[in-house]
Amino acid sequence: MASAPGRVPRPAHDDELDPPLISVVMPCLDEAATVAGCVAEARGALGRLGSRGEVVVGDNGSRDDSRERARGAGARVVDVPERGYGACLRGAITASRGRFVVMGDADLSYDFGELGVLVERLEAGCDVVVGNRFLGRIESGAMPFMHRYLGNPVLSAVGRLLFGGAAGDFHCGLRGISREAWNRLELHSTGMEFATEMIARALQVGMRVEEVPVTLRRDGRGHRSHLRPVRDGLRHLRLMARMAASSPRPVKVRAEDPDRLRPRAPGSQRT
Ligand SMILES: Nc1nc2c(ncn2[C@@H]2O[C@H](COP(=O)(O)OP(=O)(O)OP(=O)(O)O)[C@@H](O)[C@H]2O)c(=O)[nH]1
Ligand SMILES: [Mg+2]
Repeated sequence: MASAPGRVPRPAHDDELDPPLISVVMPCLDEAATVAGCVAEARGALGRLGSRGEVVVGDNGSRDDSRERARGAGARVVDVPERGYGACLRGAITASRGRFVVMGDADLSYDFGELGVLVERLEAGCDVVVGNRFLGRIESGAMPFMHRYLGNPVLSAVGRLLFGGAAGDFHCGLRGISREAWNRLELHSTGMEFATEMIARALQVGMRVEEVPVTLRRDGRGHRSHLRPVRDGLRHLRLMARMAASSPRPVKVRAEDPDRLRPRAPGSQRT
């Protein structure tokens, strides 16, 4: 259809000219009971922030009608064929376009109403911001006893020991990352250990990682968690061991060897 004289034709996708500031990204596998509620909650929070935003649901091969429900609630749905929490999030984040990405599970366990706090830290220059459920609030029955008092604290302590930083909840699913940091990090994990890899890699390359208190609710779905505590715990541990072993150690400069601190003259060799 020809446009009226003097009027600038609208592009097919306004997004291409004016990308969203915030992308809320959710990994989803068979979450028909809850995904629409999560999308609505995230859209409500974006509206309250008054920022241009999008909600992207990464669907990991759901056999229920998660996709249709997510779309119906106003999300853009991206199909991610490679299975696993990490693969699903990587696919969906890569397909999202915001300058800041906030991610959280599609099972209503996180309160997307809290996303403003994460965005505020990203806007303040933080590269990665991780929720901490222990500093926030854990609703009764929302986290199994062994995860709360053993698995999470121990694995997070190992993470701090190996990679530094102060993150107290390495496995929190509500977190944020700037697009710039995301593009630099190049994460590879496909499973739940993706959560650990993001924090560990960011610390290894010297990024600014902060945490904020968040709330964990009882999830709203009728089926079992996808998490398999022993298998997933071991995957976190194995990944941390591999990353710590392969990370370049900082070069120690001895006081009596000041020459190492001086810039090299072009063509000169250092022994
Ligand atoms: N574990 C897992 N989660 C997936 C996968 N693909 C997408 N997801 C989504 O990732 C999110 C996290 O999965 P959950 O089963 O809630 O795992 P969790 O939050 O670590 O464990 P709980 O605390 O027991 O809920 C949910 O939104 C899932 O739908 C997958 O292949 N495996
Ligand atoms: Mg969950």
